[in-house]
Amino acid sequence: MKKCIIIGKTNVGKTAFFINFAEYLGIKTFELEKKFPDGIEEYAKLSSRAAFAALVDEKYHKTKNIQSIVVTVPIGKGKKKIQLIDTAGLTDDIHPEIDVRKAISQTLSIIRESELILHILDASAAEKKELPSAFGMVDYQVAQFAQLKRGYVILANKIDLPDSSYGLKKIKQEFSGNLIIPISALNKTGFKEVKTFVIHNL
Ligand SMILES: Nc1nc2c(ncn2[C@@H]2O[C@H](COP(=O)(O)OP(=O)(O)O)[C@@H](O)[C@H]2O)c(=O)[nH]1
Ligand SMILES: [Mg+2]
Repeated sequence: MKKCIIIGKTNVGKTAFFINFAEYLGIKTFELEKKFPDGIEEYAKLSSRAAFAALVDEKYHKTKNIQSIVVTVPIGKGKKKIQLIDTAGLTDDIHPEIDVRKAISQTLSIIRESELILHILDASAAEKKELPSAFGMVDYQVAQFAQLKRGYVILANKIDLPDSSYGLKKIKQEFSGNLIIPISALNKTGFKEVKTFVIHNL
């Protein structure tokens, strides 16, 4: 089964996108597989609303593990299953907490195995250099590395927020040459375009 990984800095909206995009693709009950950096695996079955409440947070580094769900997308006259993977947020600096560092290295190893890479940036935070959610060095590094893959796209998230139009312009300047889709993970804006991208790159 092909892997579609969601990556980006902490708090950009990876988990919100993961849940709402899976729901958009028709998932009603989340059969979530969690893999922790120490190798432990956990399974959970919950509604999308419960998943959102439990997993999305304004706190930084809420997600310290890989969590995935199997979704089905239409291909021609048939269907194909893919594994949608939510990951721990990346940081520009070496993070002081060992749990966060382990989770980041787990994320980086899965990037290599993934056919599709959805790289999320927070368009509303592009100006806020002091916040972990503003794009930074690690985003340029990821783009350099991941753009070698056919299935690489940048999702400029939080376009529902007032500051995002400037941020989107900045992202287009800084990451020119890459495909950039503006989205709102919260309002499910731009999801049709993301779905089309996924289908074309399977
Ligand atoms: N306004 C707005 N807020 C969002 C959007 N996506 C995520 N958020 C908020 O950003 C915060 C971090 O989201 P989360 O998905 O946990 O980020 P992650 O650390 O990248 O997984 C939460 O408070 C979300 O409600 C969006 O499209 N618009
Ligand atoms: Mg998260």
